[in-house]
Amino acid sequence: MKKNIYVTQPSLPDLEDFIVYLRQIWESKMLTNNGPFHQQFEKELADFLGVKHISVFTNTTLALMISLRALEIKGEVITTPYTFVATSHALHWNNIKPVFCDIKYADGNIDESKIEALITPETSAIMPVLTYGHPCDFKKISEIAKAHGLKVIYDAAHAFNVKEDGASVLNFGDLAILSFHATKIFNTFEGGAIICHDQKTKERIDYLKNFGFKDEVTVVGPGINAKMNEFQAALGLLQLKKVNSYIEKNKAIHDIYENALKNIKGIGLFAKKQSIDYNYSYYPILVKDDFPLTRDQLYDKLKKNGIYARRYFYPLVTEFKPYNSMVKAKSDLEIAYKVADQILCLPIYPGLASDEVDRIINLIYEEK
Ligand code: T4K
Repeated sequence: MKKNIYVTQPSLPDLEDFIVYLRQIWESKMLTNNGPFHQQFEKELADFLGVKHISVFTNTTLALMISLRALEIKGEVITTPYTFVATSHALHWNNIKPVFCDIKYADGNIDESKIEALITPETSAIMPVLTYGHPCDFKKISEIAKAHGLKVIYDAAHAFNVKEDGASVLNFGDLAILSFHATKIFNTFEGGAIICHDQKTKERIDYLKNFGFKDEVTVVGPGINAKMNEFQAALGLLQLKKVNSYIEKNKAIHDIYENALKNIKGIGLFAKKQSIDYNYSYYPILVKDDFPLTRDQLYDKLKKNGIYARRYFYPLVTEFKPYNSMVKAKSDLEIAYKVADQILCLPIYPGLASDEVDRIINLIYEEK
């Protein structure tokens, strides 16, 4: 019997290597609260990514929530409905109204040409998503933000180590937020990080993730507990040594898919740019009207064959109860609805064997 294949599978270092770190934790009894691995991980991670200041978190959703607090964002924030629901939830938990902007068919990212029309006196920030790690139009978004006095926070959950012209895309905006969830190319079991540009902002973020404590007797704000623990940080240190090989393996799988699927009528692929170093953590395809099966029929067919592809991101966030009353007209989000109806993310992870990739491709080929 053929084994089931899921959209992803976490990559892990050798257990023996992790045990070395566990022994140190057992000996030191430092389990959390800015311990030695946490400190070392922040330093090594910043160097690895080519960013100045980074604060690591127990997960990304809390990092997103704190990023909004750190910049004192209020009122309305322009974002996209084509994302994991955590992006909007982070706004909701801060009593901020998400204002949903349409996306571009070319890359699934916010359509920067539609942002300005959504700005009101209540708007305080823009929160674009780097969907599947695709870079946004940073220049245009920054120009709009400057012209209207808005902050920019990038939900870069998918963009670990993505570079444009050799430089990290995580340096754009006021803040950028990464995810190290188990399903991401770089995982610390769960985890996340905020990238910022100066030490003062990092300090504020660090206080907020530790109940607001500046020192033993001073609380500077209504912080929460969002600290990364020593086990996560230790795993992160080991993963830093491996992640380039994970990305290489995913790129090899990406290339097999790309070559096989690029000329199939009715299958759309997001365009890749030469200037970008991608991390290849997702393999999204668009199942268009002229493919013999609908997206859901293909999804079901793969599932019946033990292939658990996923419809990231369907349904759109605006279809969920907390947000569905916030959409004036679905036609304003025409492209987002279209992409959500066509999207299918095929399995991609370093442990996926090439014959398994062929098995997936053959199931699609049978229909062409
Ligand atoms: N912003 C964006 C744009 C995001 O995409 C996300 C998260 C966030 C913010 C928030 O980040 P975190 O707070 O989570 O760090 C998954 C992930 O849970 C979520 O992190 C991710 N985006 C989202 C796109 O996907 P699910 O509900 O689809 O995951 P799940 O449990 O169905 O896992 C998918 C497959 O992966 C499973 O079928 C099997 C495999 N798997 C999963 C886990 C957790 C494993 O083999 N081992 C595992 O431990 O949400």
